[in-house]
Amino acid sequence: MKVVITGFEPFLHYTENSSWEVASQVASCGDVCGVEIVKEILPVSFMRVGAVLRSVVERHNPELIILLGQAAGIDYIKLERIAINMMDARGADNDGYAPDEQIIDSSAPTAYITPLKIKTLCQAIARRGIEAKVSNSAGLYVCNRAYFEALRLCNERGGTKAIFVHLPYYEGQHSVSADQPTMSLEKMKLAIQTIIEEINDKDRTI
Ligand code: PCA
Repeated sequence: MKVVITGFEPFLHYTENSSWEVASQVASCGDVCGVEIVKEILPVSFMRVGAVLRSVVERHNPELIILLGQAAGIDYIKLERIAINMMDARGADNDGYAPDEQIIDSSAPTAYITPLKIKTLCQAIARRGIEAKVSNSAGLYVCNRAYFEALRLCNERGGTKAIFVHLPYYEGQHSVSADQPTMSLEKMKLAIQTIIEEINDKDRTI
């Protein structure tokens, strides 16, 4: 199996993004149980992220895309089930764009749902002693847009599945205030490796 793992560049006031740190760590561990893993960075741009993702997928032709994003205020791994056909932003993206309840594509479905078994993946992560929760909304910011484009690509192509995982800040992350919840990079890496193992194992029923 070939896996593409994506993380985002920093955005808003952050100078790091936990999603890119974790993507880099997972990819640098080499393969997990014979699975080839490549990392790619995505722009925090509503308008550019779809084209970047498309070229990544065309270049690597993966069977699985794991998209990672940083989420504020959580101390657990958040597995996203759904991407919604809408964009909305309180803070502008890295291009200075802040959509206001805007439909992504009026000819596309209202939402896409990952075919992967999110609850099973959550349980597998919990068995490793790491807290994980199912989420039915990835928000309406760039992470949701990226997931929407990934699931749309999967539908077009067949043979590729995608999952989006929101991650906490990591312990010691500089641009994050001390009172914010965090998780160790080691735990987050293990959670993502668990997802890969589980999908590779149970494959193609998950
Ligand atoms: N988190 C943002 C976008 C980039 C990131 O890491 C989000 O949750 O939409």
